[in-house]
Amino acid sequence: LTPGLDAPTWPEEFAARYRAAGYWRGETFGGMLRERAAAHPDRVALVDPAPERRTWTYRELDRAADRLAAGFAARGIGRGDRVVVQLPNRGEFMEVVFALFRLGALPVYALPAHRETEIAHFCSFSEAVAYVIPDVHGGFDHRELATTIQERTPGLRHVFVAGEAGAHTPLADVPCEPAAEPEGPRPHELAFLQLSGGTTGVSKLIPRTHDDYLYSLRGSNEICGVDADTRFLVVLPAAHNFPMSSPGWLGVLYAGGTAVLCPAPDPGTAFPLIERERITMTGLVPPLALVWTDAAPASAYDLSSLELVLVGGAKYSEQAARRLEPALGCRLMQVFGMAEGLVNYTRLDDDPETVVTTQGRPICPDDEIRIADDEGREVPEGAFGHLLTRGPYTIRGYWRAPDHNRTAFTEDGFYRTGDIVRRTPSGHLVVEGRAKDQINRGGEKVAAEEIENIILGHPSVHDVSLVAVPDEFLGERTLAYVILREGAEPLRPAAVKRFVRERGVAAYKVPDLVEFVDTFPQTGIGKVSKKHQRSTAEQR
Ligand code: J2J
Repeated sequence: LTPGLDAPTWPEEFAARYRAAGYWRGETFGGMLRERAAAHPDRVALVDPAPERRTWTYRELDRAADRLAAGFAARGIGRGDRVVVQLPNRGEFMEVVFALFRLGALPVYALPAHRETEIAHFCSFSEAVAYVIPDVHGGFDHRELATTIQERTPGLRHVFVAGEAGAHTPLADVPCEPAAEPEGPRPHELAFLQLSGGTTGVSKLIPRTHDDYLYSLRGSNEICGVDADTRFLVVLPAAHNFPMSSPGWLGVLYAGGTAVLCPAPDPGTAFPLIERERITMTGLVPPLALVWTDAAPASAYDLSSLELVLVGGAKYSEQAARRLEPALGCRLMQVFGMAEGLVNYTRLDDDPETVVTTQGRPICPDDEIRIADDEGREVPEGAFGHLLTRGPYTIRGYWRAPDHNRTAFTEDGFYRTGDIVRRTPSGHLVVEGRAKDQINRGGEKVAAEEIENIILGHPSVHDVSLVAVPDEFLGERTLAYVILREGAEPLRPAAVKRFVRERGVAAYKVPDLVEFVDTFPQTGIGKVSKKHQRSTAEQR
């Protein structure tokens, strides 16, 4: 562990190589915004269209970050402190994270869907000093949740609310005139903690540095053709790695373009915004891409400004991919990425077949790709295997997770992605499946173990196994196979779902289906055979 980073980092020889190659340029997020604001102060950086259209020029965003940083500092928040940020796609999100970047405090990115179980874990595990929330979002009162979290987490000193604060501190009261420039972070230090999709009982935190993440933005911008004229619609939750960095709103701000925050992802909300804001680029998960593809031909809105739509986060079927370009009248790019690092894109000059049949190739020539069999031996070129990777923007370990890191990374620093892929002769990757115990619900990741642990807490439950079942729309849905305790009262599926919901987890993690069984199929050595369970579910 490197002191101050609380995670393994790149060995010096790699760091030196990445600097020499020009990947790591010694920039920071705070510095980047300052430079952009100096270079083109009056260009619009951000548009928050709802409920009343608000805009931030680069100068205004820079100034807002300075004033908010000063206010946070006055409340004792400083370099290295963790702050859990759970904000929807609103301008305050960017103000807050740039203020924290400037101080060298670390945002911990929670999703708006997260509830008590997840937030309590993020706050206590990261030893957060503050938690930033909206007042009410999607009908859910985050202030009440924050009160509960504060009771459970004594170290959490502040709750800041964007909107009506109730018992907490209004975010609007925080900004003040900065007395002096904060010392700020160094480029090789952490910028934030991103969330992992997870395969274990609790989410792991992903330590990303300024240097490495800024490289992934620059590389993504180049591949996607992002420049100062790009108008990017942030449709997915802004805290997720995909809409943040592939190329995402951070990439667009890096390039001096405009990020427009979409309050909801449905065509009814997004299409009028595309017309009004002359959107040129966006990123979608496959189920949303399907909905947009179906809705576009009959839509009365002018979508002709759209040049490029990125689709990723889960496998995009070839059939669906073929339909996107004609329906939306723009280019398609597939993206296969992960918050831990590695991002693959199809390229603008790839032939159309490659774009619809592969998930792209890595950003960087120094992204090392290993495709290995179960024993760790490299498979013959073109064969399926486990994807392992190492490179200038892929982490070398999770934050404060030494035990997990021993299995999630190889001795020589490759990250075991848990994805099963093959490589085409052109170097593009095709995602064939997954070895990790995770369900990909249309891009939203569910760690089976996390939900199994919750269901095991039910007094009537003897054992449980959560598996994926194929779903036409989401790609996969969750099915919980449950064995009841002997003599226990029979349960209804709805009671199991309610039990999970009442534990306070994101709604997308509540099992879609519950089935009661007497036994689980076993593997040769007596473990539950999820493979067998998946195929039984599929056949039915
Ligand atoms: C199949 N599986 C995919 C794809 C991700 C860009 C895009 C996506 C993410 C993301 C991201 C897939 N086809 N096109 O961070 O910057 C599955 C894989 C992968 C996991 C990572 C980005 N694109 N996946 O989805 O951290 O299983 O990041 O390992 O949420 O999603 O999930 P996550």
